[in-house]
Amino acid sequence: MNDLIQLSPEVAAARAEGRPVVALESTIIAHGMPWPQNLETAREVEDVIRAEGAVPATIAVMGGRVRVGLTEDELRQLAQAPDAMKLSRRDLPYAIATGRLGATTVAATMICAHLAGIEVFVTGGIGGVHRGGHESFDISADLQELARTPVAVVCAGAKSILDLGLTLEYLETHGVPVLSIGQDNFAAFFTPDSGLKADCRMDEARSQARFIRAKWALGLAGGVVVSNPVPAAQAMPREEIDAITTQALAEAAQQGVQGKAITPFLLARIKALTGGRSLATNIALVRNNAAVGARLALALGDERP
Ligand code: PSU
Ligand code: MN
Repeated sequence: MNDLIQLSPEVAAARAEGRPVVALESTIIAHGMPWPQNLETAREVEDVIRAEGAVPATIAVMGGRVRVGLTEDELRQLAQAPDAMKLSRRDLPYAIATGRLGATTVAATMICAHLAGIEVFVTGGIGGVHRGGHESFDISADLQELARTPVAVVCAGAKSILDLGLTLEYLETHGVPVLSIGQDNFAAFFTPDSGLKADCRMDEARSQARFIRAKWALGLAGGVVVSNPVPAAQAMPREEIDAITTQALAEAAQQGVQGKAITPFLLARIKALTGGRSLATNIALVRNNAAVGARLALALGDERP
């Protein structure tokens, strides 16, 4: 394996024994959630994966290497770091070369997971085409990564701060399939239903695994989105989240927030404007995705080519 990649002992043992491993990102820890809920969630999500019989591998860049699987102390360091970089594909070499602490986004986590031979990755919501993206060109690098890197990404859809219709169009253009669990429609992060159809509904891990194996057996490059809606009991009402998102977007525009700062800004503002309820929803949906991701990793092991 590439010597810039360092597996934790737990992950190395799982890989050696052929046990299922599930990758987790770290931007959600460093930039997506506030302290201390970020650390609590990171730990809980790892435990959900272990309870399902798989091994969690939280990914970050530390000390000039990609770290796959973090210790408790390292998770804490990331959760409290005031200056962790937010790393997408373009930023990975910088963090490696300078030794800076870096949290990986969906795009960067997919790259590192693939380098480490991990096929399944769990996150909250993928990035996508931002509203007004036809003018700002703000399209998350997550989408291009899904087009090229063979990792299945379990998420609660794309964040509702985005233009979800354009996001699905972009994924279609680049040949990225969107599987949906429990419903026909694509999930919308804080709410279960985006009102937009996913490509196909596939509730069972076994069917998802067969789909993914078929894609890769055909030599089709890239990943698969597995959209898992937030459970209704923990979801935010759609009208409420829509109104609050509109307000947060207006504030971002007023304050000139741009580029990679936008997503963390909006998540923090939405949390404040919902009195913390959006954070509870965010935590619930990530945990829910972790269970689905672990079952998918087990099923992919059974369908091994
Ligand atoms: N999902 C969450 N919280 C987050 C993110 C996803 O529940 O903070 C992060 C992911 O790392 C994703 C990133 O890759 O937001 C998208 O950022 P951008 O829009 O700048 O590409
Ligand atoms: Mn962006």
